[in-house]
Amino acid sequence: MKSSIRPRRVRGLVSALSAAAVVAGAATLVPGSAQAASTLGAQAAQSGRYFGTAVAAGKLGDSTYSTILDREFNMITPENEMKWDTTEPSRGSFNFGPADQIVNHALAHGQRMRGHTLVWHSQLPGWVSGITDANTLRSVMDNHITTEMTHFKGKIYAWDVVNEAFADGSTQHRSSVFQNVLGNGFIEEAFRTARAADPSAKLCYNDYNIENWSDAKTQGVYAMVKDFKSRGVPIDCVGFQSHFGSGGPPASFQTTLSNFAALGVDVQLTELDIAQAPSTAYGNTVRACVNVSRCAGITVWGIRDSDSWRSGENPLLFDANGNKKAAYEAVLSALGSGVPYGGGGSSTPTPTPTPTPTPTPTPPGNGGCSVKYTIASQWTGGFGTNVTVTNLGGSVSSWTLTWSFGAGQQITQAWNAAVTQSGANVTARNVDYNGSIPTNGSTSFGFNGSWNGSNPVPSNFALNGIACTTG
Ligand code: 9MR
Repeated sequence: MKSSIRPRRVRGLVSALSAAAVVAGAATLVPGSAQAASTLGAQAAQSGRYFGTAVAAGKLGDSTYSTILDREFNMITPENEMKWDTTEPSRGSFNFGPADQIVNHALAHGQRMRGHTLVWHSQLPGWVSGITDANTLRSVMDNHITTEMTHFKGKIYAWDVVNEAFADGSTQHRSSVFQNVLGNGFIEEAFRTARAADPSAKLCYNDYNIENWSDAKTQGVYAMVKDFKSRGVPIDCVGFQSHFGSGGPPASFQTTLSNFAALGVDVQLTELDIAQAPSTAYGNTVRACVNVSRCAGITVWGIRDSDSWRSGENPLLFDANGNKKAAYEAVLSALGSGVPYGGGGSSTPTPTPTPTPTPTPTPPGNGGCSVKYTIASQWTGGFGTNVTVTNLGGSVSSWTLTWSFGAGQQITQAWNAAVTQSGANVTARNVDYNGSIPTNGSTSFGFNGSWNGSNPVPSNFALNGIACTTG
């Protein structure tokens, strides 16, 4: 079947990508608190996240494939087996055999499942796309959601309830039988029906080319999620497919993830693959997720390059022989950085917050420090900042950077530092993996905040009590 994803006009290929303790509990260790793990799943679990892959039922008998699957991955998305053309090829006649095969494999190997996907314009049988009567289509859609979710009830961590409903490069929905016959409300209808069918599953909206914060499509999906949250329409997560060109994610990807998370949903990378799999591009992608506390996990869209839908692009973490590629090591290492997963909800364990130890300040010596404060992105009401601190004095083994905001700015989320704010005064402390800064060495952290009126750069930074220059 023809792919629904088109190469990105500007960046090369497309951009675009969720987990409950239904099947197996996620570990909730904090980065740095345990030894680096040697598999993707175990390494992700150290921060309470999962690492998954798309799986094809027909390949489970290939021992190279299933050995890697069971060693490395603790979340599985069926690549095609839960789609409408397979599960309900004719009205009222359901076939869950291929998907059951995958779910049974996951149950036997302690892996959790993402359900993909209930309502999608593609891989949709002709008997559905030909419906022109709204009452008929509504009842067909609701019955499909209810029957499929009921069959797998209790076994699915998160469902992609609606997939790819927005038009490319637009804030509006794409044309589809659901949109054209039921109107804008079909997405809400699908989510309400899904919640009733399996209240323990997380409910996601999933799409591609929504990774760049300034893209119209991203803004369209953001507005929908914001509206759903404000009206109590059930939605728990947004899947960013993350099909990237060789340049990797857009620079604003982490900002996009943070902004969606700030609406009160989990974010997940659901179908990650990157043309030619450059290590840097994979590392950047994984860091964007692990720096956002509500980024619940990452799924790559296949195991070996030879399993990928992007034939000839070698976009995955294992080569055709099942050997680890350089990108694998980059992902493993990036998974070990970042903040613990901080999602909530009935079906996901909330990691126990680890208290940040109050470091004993070590004066950096007379050389002082310098701070580079960069507002990386700013939008109405919000901004994202990167801060690099350079220690010009003696080496320190732990640090505290303080400053005050001049115009009422408020920090909403930080990464690579533990940040607290009292009124205008901000205190940022190292986390356990970045406390040491040698003489003339630097460390960086970042945060998102809110602003109103103006957003001046602070000027009174101090490192362990010693004033810093800014610039
Ligand atoms: O990887 C899937 C491929 O085997 C199918 O032929 C294709 C059919 O559209 O779907 C692929 O998976 C898609 C996913 O379900 C939704 N997002 C885009 C993925 C790549 O096309």
